[in-house]
Amino acid sequence: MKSWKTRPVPVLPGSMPPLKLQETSSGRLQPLPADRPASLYVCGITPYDATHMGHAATYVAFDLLNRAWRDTGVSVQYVQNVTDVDDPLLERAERDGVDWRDLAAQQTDLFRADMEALNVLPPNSYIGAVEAIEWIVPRIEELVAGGVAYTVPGDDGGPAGDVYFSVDAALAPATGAETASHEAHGADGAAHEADGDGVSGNRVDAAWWLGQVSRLSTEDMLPLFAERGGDPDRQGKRNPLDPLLWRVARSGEPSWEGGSLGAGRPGWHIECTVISQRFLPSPFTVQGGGSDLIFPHHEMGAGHAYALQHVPMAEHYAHTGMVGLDGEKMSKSKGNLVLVSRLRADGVEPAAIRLAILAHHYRSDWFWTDAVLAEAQQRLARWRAALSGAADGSAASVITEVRAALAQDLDAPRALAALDRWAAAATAAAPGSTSDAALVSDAVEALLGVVLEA
Ligand code: 5CA
Ligand code: ZN
Repeated sequence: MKSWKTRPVPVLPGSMPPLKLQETSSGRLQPLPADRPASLYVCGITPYDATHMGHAATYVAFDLLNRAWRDTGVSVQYVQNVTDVDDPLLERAERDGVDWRDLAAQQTDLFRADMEALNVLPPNSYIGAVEAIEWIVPRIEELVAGGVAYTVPGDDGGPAGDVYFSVDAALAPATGAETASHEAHGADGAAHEADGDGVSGNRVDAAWWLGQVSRLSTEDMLPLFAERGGDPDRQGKRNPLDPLLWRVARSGEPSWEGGSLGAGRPGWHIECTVISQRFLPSPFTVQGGGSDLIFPHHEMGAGHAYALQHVPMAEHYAHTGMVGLDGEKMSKSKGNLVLVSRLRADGVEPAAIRLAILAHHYRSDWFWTDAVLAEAQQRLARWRAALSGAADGSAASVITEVRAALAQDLDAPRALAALDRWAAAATAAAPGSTSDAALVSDAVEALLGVVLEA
């Protein structure tokens, strides 16, 4: 799929110190490698109700990472998907009486336009689930052949032939457990080597890997699984937590050729596993998304990846907090949405939307309010005014401060505070240094993605 256009990123003198980013499963800050190319996969939208402020905040957060990484001097290979066929999309198209393909295409276009307006750097590969089906089918066939996936008989819940991933069989001895038991690392890399969870002697206990990303107990997983697209009660499953890999064709639903699986369409988690494995190294550096994806999506995706390649899917899992509105998480299902496109249509400048997002640390949960936007608009105006009065020699130190803040777990609020102090001093110093103004303007754009000068 085509992605979107980007403004050229200004080149700054000097560079960012090595980055540290919180790793979800360990809950600790971890250094990111600075001596080799980086690879990033961020879970993309399911194209309806796009782009709400929660989506925007998540993609702006990983855009900060992308920009910071580039500023350290490493190249970044960035992949994002579009879940352009899945139950919620089909249900929405049905509800609204539109063709699901038209809905997906129109919403993906809107998303691209919003990302471009928000100055989010585009992924190198932007891949739809539909275009990935031909790569997904053979991978599911491999899982079936390896004994880690199975079909369920038909029942009231559906016809025979749906294929599930066995969380218990995954990594059992016949499917690479010997490698796994020697390496004893989880889906999130070697960080937990010492834990030895579930590993006894030369054998890996059933489902020892489950929880390596989310660190949840099986008890806590079950309600989340049901809430987030899983079907714990489907008859014929070996374990209620087994996720769907292939849904055989039903009348009235779209389906594609599935080789030995029969016609159907893929489950959700395998989509991101296969796309990431096709376009990025295994393991790749960072898997990103909102915290609502930690379980089951990233947990199960990691399990699929390990079962396929016997190495972790990603070295590092990173998750953004949830943006809410009126006391609740902003979500399509609740309908409490603030859309980027609506704000833009109302004349709100995208740079202000971006600054409103950056005023919150990417890992915190926060609420969108009119006051948040108003404050961002005032900040933008103050910074712009300050450009004409930049104190001589003031750029280098504020850029160092911004870089130091971002290198420490993408601390954008701290970066904004540094720029606020610079702006307060600069305005007082008017008339100012044009070279310092140009440097600060370039740094704000290169590192924060906020365009101060047209
Ligand atoms: N297509 C899948 C990922 S493969 C999906 O979750 N799509 S989505 O449209 O529901 O969400 C797109 C991205 O926005 C995901 O990374 C999700 O975690 C994030 N997201 C959704 N709602 C919020 C929210 N309220 N706050 C922050 N991030 C959110
Ligand atoms: Zn995903």
